[in-house]
Amino acid sequence: MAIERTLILVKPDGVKRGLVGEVVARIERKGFTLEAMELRTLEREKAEEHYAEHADRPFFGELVDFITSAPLVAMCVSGEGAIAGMRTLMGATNPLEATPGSIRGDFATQIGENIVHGSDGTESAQRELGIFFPGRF
Ligand SMILES: Nc1nc2c(ncn2[C@@H]2O[C@H](COP(=O)(O)OP(=O)(O)OP(=O)(O)O)[C@@H](O)[C@H]2O)c(=O)[nH]1
Ligand SMILES: [Mg+2]
Repeated sequence: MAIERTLILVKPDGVKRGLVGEVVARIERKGFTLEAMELRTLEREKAEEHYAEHADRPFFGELVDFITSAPLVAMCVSGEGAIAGMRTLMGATNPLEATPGSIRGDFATQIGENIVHGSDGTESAQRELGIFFPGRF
């Protein structure tokens, strides 16, 4: 398994609920490396680019409204198998189906407010890191 980089977000719900430390602690405890971390409110344009694959879904407007509504924490996380590894730490998209012990399984009930985002493959990781940390990774 290769060393990978992935974009992780603590979404506005996670920041509001004071879960940044909890998420970072789990990433560090697992053995992944934090390469960059920034608290920011996302511009609408960047949010639409980030979620471009969902542009035709009925919940797209809601998704963009939510992700731009308040500050989020963006991170570049690296490590052996970090892309799939972080998806496992996060748990299933629907928190009611996420395994207890995962971030979503432990802290969320609603699909629209599921605390974290993690890139789902090498191409999306590259693309998304370019949106949040242009020219850096
Ligand atoms: N309101 C609403 N939000 C949804 C629904 N499906 C997905 N989402 C949101 O859209 C985000 C992106 O969806 P996906 O990319 O399919 O799910 P994911 O890869 O597990 O989640 P991300 O890591 O956030 O990309 C999810 O994390 C949810 O917050 C839905 O049916 N309704
Ligand atoms: Mg996704």
